[in-house]
Amino acid sequence: MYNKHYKYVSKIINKGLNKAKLDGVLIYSGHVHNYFLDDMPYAFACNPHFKWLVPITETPHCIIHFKLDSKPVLYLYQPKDYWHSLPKTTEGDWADHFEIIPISCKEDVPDFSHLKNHGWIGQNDSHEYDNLQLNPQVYMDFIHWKRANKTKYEIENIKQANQLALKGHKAAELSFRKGYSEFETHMAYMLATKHNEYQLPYGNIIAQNENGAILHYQHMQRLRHKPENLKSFLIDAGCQVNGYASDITRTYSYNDDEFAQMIVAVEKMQIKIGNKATVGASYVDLHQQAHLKLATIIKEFDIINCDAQEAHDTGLSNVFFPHGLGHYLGLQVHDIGGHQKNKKGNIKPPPDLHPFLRLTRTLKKNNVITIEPGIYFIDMLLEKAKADGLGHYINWSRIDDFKPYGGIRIEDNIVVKKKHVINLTRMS
Ligand SMILES: [Mn+2]
Repeated sequence: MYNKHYKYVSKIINKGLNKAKLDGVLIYSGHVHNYFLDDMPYAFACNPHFKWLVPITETPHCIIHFKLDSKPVLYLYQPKDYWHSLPKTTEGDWADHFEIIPISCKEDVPDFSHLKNHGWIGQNDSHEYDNLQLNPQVYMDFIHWKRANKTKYEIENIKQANQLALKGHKAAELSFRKGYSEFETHMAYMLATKHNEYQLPYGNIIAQNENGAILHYQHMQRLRHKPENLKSFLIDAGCQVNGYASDITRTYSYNDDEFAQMIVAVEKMQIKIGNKATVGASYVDLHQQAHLKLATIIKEFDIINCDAQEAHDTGLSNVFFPHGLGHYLGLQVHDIGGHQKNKKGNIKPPPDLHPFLRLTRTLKKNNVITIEPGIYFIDMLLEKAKADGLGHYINWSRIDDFKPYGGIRIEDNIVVKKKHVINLTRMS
């Protein structure tokens, strides 16, 4: 599968080079940065352009030299020191496509200062050569536009990242049902997925009760709730396989109550909207449809007293669903290019009413996206709604009923096809 992936990716890179009038690019895997006044580094995050070509994701200081229509050279960093373990590297289909030259120190890196018409793809501070164009815009825009279409190899990796994450989600639900703390539940997830903190595509969101209303809640309480106080559990957690991410959210109610019914309603509409994500669908439309459906649910639960369209048009539905329906997914959790209008890099911004929408493109075959609607009871936004004169639409006693549960989000990872979708999170 990698061989076909390589064929596609190298074709795209060659095209990008031609468009940018370049003879080649140097693609740098990246390096670590130390904390201020310290010799301890932040976690390493690999350049997505690098891991698009080579499934080496944890090794800094590597460079791919990709030249027009020729076999690329991989300068593979293998330090001769006794501080770090060496990466297991040159196994797999991918290695046949590269001339691999190990480097162990800076002196081993060839002098690139003679190269003409070359780009350097990497962090701003990684570039030492005046003759190289840093992240040339024409090249970047073209590649980022094309990266939205995933190869079979990429979809397979995201699928495996889903399967692994689902093991973690299962373990986490069990932990919640047993009444364990947020932190214990986080550890259950880590154990089940065999990931460490650095390997996660993003920090787990493990939220019980009202913490579910904090969209990027990271705290992880160590204390357990008493069973009679335990109400809800929202988990947003993924995995990585060969540098490709999954991004999955589930919400559970501890008891069989109204909140459990609301979860069922959100899940139903989430699946429906997801099934509409076929070729030609506008993601902005899907986002707006999601708003109307969520507003209908909120009304059915007697939380607001106006109809869905009015809730949308007045901005009232934003109070309960204040983030976008989803985003591209792949080498990055929020894969790049979601606002691009074309391969030249023109931008299609999100609608004024929905500034946080990360994806405004029309969907194409083999795009991989997330669909993640939600309903939350967020004090700050409810207060603001009151201040903005929307308070009369809201049934405040119902807010009191639901606030202790925090919120609901349900998120799947979906492959866009012509007349159907492949839901990577719900494959059996
Ligand atoms: Mn997401």
